[in-house]
Amino acid sequence: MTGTLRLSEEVDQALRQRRPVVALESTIIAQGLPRPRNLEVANELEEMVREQGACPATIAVLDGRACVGLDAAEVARVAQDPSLRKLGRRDLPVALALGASGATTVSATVWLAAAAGIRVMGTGGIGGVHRGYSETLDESADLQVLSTTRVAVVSAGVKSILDVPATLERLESLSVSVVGYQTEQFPGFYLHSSGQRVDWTVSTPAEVAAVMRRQDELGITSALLVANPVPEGEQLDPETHDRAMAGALASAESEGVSGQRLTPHLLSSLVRATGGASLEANLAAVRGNVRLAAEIAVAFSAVAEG
Ligand code: PSU
Ligand code: MN
Repeated sequence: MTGTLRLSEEVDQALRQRRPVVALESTIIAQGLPRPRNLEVANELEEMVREQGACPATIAVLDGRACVGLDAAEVARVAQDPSLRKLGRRDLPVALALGASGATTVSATVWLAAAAGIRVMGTGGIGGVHRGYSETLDESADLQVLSTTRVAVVSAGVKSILDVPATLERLESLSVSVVGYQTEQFPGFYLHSSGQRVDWTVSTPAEVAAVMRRQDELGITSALLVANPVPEGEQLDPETHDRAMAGALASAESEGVSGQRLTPHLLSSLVRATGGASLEANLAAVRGNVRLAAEIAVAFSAVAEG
């Protein structure tokens, strides 16, 4: 497997020296955020990981190679090349065989991260069960892959474009451990709380690292979802949120958008409908998650040594 992965020099060295590494997905850069802001954000997130004393590994498929850790030119390509595809885990073998290029969703990113020996990933929000599931059967592959991949994923819950209670039910069915980070509520991505409760609350990166350690001891190979809310002061105004969400869902339905295109479509109509406010809340959530992911990676490498 390692022959199929292309590790950047920086990531390769960090893993060999057992230093903390944080995986970052590229779909949020290529398809989740507007240009040119997306490139600034991609660089900022990598920098933030370094400031916490960990090594960033942005993951993408470029010219048929599964890249774990990108150089500056590759990060720029992911942010700027509009022909990049969106790749879930099922797309990986095909993209590699055909020499294609694409950004990786959470499902593909955690899979490649785990294959490289990386235990922690930071993202905005994972995918989940879409509203109207009973007619469309649209459930993100992220959930199933999290049930079989041992990576701690820091996420601000799931996007409120989804059916949040149904997503929580699926996470339970799939045996994915879920902990709220300093909260008893499951976060609502743009909102501090989705209104749903979580069963467990952790309060420090060291506690998260201890949970990961116990996963190892028990031989549990599913993910740990660390649900980290956007700070209340940086959340989207809840009324604006509800109004814009209704509009975005209605426009996706009237334009007949479905499948892989649905998530990016909803995200960009929200940005328009809120005059950019949803983007700021989205970025605040991502920054907080990536910082926490780095802190967890540092704490985990400390217990792994000890
Ligand atoms: N969260 C965001 N922006 C995104 C996504 C999540 O704030 O762009 C992406 C992630 O890559 C996630 C994917 O894995 O959307 C889920 O897509 P789908 O529902 O098609 O599985
Ligand atoms: Mn889908």
